[in-house]
Amino acid sequence: MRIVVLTGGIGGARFLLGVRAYAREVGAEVTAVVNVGDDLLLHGLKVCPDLDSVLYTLGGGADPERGWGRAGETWTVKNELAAYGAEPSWFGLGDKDIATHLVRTQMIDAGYPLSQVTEALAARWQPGVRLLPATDDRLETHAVVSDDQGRRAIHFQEWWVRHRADVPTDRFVFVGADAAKPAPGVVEAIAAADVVLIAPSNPVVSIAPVLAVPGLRDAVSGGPAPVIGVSPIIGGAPVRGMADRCLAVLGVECSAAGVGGLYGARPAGGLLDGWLVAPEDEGTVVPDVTVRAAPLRMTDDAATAAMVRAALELM
Ligand code: FO1
Repeated sequence: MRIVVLTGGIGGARFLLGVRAYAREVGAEVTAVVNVGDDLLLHGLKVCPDLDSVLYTLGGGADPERGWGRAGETWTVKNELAAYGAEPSWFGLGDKDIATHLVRTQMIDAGYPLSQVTEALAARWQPGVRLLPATDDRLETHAVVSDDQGRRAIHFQEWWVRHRADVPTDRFVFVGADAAKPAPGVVEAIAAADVVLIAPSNPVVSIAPVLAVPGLRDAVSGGPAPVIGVSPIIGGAPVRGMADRCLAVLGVECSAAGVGGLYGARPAGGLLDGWLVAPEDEGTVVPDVTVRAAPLRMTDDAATAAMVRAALELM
């Protein structure tokens, strides 16, 4: 069995722990297609938060409390940068994490595409799933905000980390998406998949940038494999993160029905064949989509693997 997972963010990385556990049980192959819209260039370093969250989480090196970055991290470089007054001061890179960005940046400067760099980094972390960036090309999520400096676009990380998503926001723009191509292997993996899972990631800033890569959305919505999504919203609130604020920008209700409706049904030009919601949201209706309820709290690998099993029962 071949499983493709569209994913981003910390929730997406944790979901992959369950997908990997399930895949090990049944002998399935997993390909994760990962958001790159959060990526940024910082102090000359290429930082890929979502790819790194998957590498560190599946490789056993993630900080369990923060969710992002490395366990047992130290902050000497961050503190030294602060002593110089170097900006941005609102985004911190840990010392161990910096090693990843140094290796990645060096390889990119030497001409390797992000997909090959990711493969090289994965040789250390052995995530047990094939990890593909949605694209090797530049694609950055920006938020169009209005504040005391007027109406302007800011990088997703500035919106998310500096402003905690709490600034009047008109919309999100996926800069570079129009010219981006799916990374090598992405469309092929989707075409060969037995099922495509949409992780319980933020639909607006984690999954939408993946689908914004031309050809990628069509490969999913027009492909042979059933597409099953897992709701990131339980009982009207995001499991983690600030999906509520992101959905508000789009005018979409923060509910399992709201996000299911945003993805839409495949027969109606949307994405979903099946939609897994939490027991709290039993009775959710998404027109033309099969909806089922199962526990969606990712408390450990076994609970998360059970979620995956429930999702696959919608096939
Ligand atoms: N999140 C924060 O809230 N503050 C930070 O200083 C911060 C630094 C950071 C560095 C590397 C990295 O991979 C992630 C980092 N994050 C930080 C998390 C990140 O902003 C977001 O959680 C993800 O981009 C959302 O998926």
